Amino acid sequence: MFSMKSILTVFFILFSFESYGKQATDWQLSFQNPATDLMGSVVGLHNIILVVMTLVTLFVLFLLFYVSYRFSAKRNPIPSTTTHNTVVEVLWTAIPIVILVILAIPSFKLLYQQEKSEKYDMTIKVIGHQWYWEYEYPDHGNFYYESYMVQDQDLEDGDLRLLTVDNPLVIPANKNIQILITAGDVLHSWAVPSMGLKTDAVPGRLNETWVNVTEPGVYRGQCSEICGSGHGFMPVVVKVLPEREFMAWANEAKNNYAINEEIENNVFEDEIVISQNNLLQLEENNL
Ligand SMILES: [Cu+2]
Repeated sequence: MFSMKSILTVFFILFSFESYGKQATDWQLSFQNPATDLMGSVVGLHNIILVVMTLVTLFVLFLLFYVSYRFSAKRNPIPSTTTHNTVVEVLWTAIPIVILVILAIPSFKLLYQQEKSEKYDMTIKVIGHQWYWEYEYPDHGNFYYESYMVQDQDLEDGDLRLLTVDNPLVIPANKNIQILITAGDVLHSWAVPSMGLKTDAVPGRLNETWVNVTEPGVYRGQCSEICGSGHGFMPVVVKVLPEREFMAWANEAKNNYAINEEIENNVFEDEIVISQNNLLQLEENNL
């Protein structure tokens, strides 16, 4: 037989936050370890609501059992013909409303806080594609790069299957980072559960959220809006670095991933020149 102690041990392993890392884990129940203060508050609110919900459900269950027992045909052969009781009806309408309003206040407050912060240290743009993410850094030289999942055969030791990418999003720790999210083709959703982030990436729309991660590390999530056959193969990996290291990375990335506005512009100008020449030639030919 299982001893009480072993049952309790399993219970605590399953339910304690500390046993979870910065990604989903096997046999995980409940949330990942919160990586931001805001996610901490979300988990806190969830815990309160869970208690309220459980109490309400148990109370209703008790009432059901009670009436089945107390008013069964055996114990109550002649049923009452009462159809209305104003006091009871007002109560069972008013009490749930009061409970919902009390829960709505902290809930709306959190929703509001999740959408915007008062000031931002930097901005990042996330663009969803079938089936990869693209990250843009407008404040650090306006470079961008693409983030593809690493295929099973290319995984190295210690890499997580379906949760590893070639180029993760890199952000500094302890900074307010504005995240603008959109999509290039169909609906996607950029989600990192431990940061409390899940924002739809909608083509033609710019959605906004923000994050401030306290602890450097690698955090993982997945696309959370079904977007086609590659939906399960476009994970989100966010590497959080101390500010110094982030600046060094950004300087290097600027060159490595250079969009090279100059090159782009030059190509563009060349094309204009070429088309202008073509036009001239056409005009000459016509004449
Ligand atoms: Cu997607």
